[in-house]
Amino acid sequence: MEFKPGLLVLLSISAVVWSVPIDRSAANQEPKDEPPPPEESVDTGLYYDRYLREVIEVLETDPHFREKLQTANAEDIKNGRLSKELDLVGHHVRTRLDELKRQEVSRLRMLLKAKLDSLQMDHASLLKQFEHLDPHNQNTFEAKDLELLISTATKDLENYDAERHEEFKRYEMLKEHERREYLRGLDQEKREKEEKKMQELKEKHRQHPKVNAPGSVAQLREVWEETDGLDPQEFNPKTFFKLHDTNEDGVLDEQELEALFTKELEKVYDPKNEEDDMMEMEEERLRMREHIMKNVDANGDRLVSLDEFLKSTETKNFNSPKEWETLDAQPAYTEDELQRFEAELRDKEEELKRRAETLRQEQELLKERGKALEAQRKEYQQVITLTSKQSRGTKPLNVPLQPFSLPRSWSSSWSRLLGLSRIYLSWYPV
Ligand SMILES: [Ca+2]
Ligand SMILES: [Ca+2]
Repeated sequence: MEFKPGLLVLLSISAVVWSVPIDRSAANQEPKDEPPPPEESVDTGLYYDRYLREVIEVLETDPHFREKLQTANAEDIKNGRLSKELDLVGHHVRTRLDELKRQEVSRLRMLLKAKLDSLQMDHASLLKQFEHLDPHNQNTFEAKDLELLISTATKDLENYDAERHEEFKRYEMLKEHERREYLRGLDQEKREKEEKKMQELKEKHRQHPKVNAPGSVAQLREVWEETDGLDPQEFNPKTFFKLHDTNEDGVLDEQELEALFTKELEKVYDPKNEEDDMMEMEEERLRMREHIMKNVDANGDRLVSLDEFLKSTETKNFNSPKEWETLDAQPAYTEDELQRFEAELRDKEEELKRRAETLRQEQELLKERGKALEAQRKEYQQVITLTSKQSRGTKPLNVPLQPFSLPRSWSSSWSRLLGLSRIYLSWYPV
């Protein structure tokens, strides 16, 4: 059976299970008839993850579309032929999809409004939020929506790894920046002591058993023996593949592959050790998965088929791979990159300070205005008291018109007041 690029990426999203170490007693049994274990969904990390899943779930309820999904190939998806099948799905499915789209549009609207309120957003990034659906039609879900959803998700998932690497690099730079700042704040004696301690921890982290190259025979055999509890003499790639295709969809997806590395990662990272950083462990896991995909995933659909897997076992990389270099072998960034990152941090700090200063000034201004208003209120009070006293005399019109010197901006209040005092006077018979 051949598996289809792009589409399977999408489908596997809805049917992915996080691989768990296989039960030793179950490993020797024939494929079981019992229902598959409850599936635990893995977040794709896309900001429209929920919409994507719901659309796939709804489409899968339509027997015609479900069948088309299973027989479509990469070309059908790319040229939009699959999306055209949407015209043939049942009415209630379309209604449900329309509803999903309206919900998504309204969710995005709220999200954008919140973002626009909190910070300035440029036009380009604003439009980017709508790439996975057709924003010109906000009420119904059409073939174009499905096409956009598939192409955007595929593209975004491809960029996702690159973004994770970038995020990791920034994390490491921030860690180093904070380390340097901390050391700078110490006196020489203490600093030297701390530096020595840090160096020792670094060395301690580097002391670990040899890590097998991901996807090599040595690595897979170790999983076979220690995780699956099987006889090393009976190692069989085909059985191995079937055992670790935990959701039984005939391919190893990213999560199923990553679960294979746990044994290797445990050699280097222990959450109980101060010197082992679990963020680094996740970066290492990602690098391992990318390494396998690069060597094994021949058609580039981010899935390893049985065919691809078996072919990889015939290569030199499989039997005598290059030694795997763990993350600690080379720094995640250059000194130049760190300098730029620190300059960026300083700029951000400056910007925050500027904002805080603007807020402080605005607060001052408000306080001043409050005081001026209070003074104004008191003066009105005085005028009213004065006019009420004079109104009891015989010549009401002799009310001093300018008992106080008032700022120009108050003149309108003043004339209103004057009007008021006239009304007030008219209530009192002269
Ligand atoms: Ca699978
Ligand atoms: Ca593949």
